[in-house]
Amino acid sequence: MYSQGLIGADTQTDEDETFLAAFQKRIDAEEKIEPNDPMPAGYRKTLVRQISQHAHSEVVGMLPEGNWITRAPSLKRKAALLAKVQDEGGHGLYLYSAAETLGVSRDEMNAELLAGRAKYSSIFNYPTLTWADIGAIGWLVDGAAIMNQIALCRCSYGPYSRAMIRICKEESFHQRQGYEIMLVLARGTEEQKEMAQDALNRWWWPSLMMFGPSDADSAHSDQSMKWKIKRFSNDNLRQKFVNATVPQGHFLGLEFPDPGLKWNEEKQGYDFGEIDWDEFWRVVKGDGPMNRDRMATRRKDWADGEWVREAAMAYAEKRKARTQAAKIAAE
Ligand code: FAQ
Repeated sequence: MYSQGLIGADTQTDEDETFLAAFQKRIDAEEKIEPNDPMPAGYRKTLVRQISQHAHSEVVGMLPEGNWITRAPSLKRKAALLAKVQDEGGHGLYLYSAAETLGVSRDEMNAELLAGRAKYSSIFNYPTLTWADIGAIGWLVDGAAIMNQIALCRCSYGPYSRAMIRICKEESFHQRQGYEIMLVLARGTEEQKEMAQDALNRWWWPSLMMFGPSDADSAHSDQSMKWKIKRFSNDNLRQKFVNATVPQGHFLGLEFPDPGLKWNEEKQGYDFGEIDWDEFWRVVKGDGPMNRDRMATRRKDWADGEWVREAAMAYAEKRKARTQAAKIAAE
């Protein structure tokens, strides 16, 4: 995917058994791996893949919510939504910076996204049809993101784990803001309660899909867990999310769109129905309800922003020349 030149010229090969064993020993001892440390090519590649996909998800994730900024029902809601969307853009920037420490440029990552070769989370390919969807995204999508990201705060790669600590703090505000929107709607008029229920009906299953394929079908989980990039498997995190979220939904007085959902005393968790994996893979492969729209928007935004990038570069060059001239004059 990314040019080999950029992905770690100093990376050790994965065939060097002594090196791999020494590296694994550092991981097992819970040492953080830092950008200049030697690392297996596969470790670097996995991180670039995951962190860049994560960054793209944050940036594309601004679109479904951005759709409601001008239509938020009050000034308070508008201000909160604006701040939230801005936070997501910031998360994208921390994550692109973390990926850059692995030797891949942000321009290169962006080019992969715009060419349709890089992935981003399936969840952002669903439309936001009503205001209640903004509540459901905060409650469910940010809730799922936090469940996954709390574990990533302990990722073995230093820059990614540190970025995640800051991101998680902001995501927990987002989750509460979403749940509060749902609470107000669920306690409102009959029509508002119906809106909240409809949003839960449409966002529940896609939120469960965010955790990725089941463990049996997850290509990367075993190695990523061995390297402590991931701390828990996809199914494990999905189960934790269901256990935490179902009582919150019941408190709202809403029903989950899953007849198979029931408390299992023995496992001390909820059983739930089968995820529609065909739908999941269709969306991941580009055929979800909003994939084409999202990519078209990103491409247009990138083209529209060209003059800003050119102006910033011209200003930076001018400043550099001025500083150099002042330095020469002072000598
Ligand atoms: N969507 O072997 P695994 C957010 C792909 S941030 C699309 O299990 P892995 C904030 C996967 O890439 C949400 N593709 O892969 C927000 C791989 O394909 P590849 C994003 C998916 O990496 C809130 C293939 O399937 N969070 O929401 C998905 O071990 C509100 C095989 O899968 C992160 O990215 C999916 N759902 O585990 C913003 C967290 N799932 O690369 C705005 C970091 C899997 O071989 C508003 N990422 N695939 O071509 C991770 O933790 C992991 O990458 C997983 C997948 C768990 C997503």
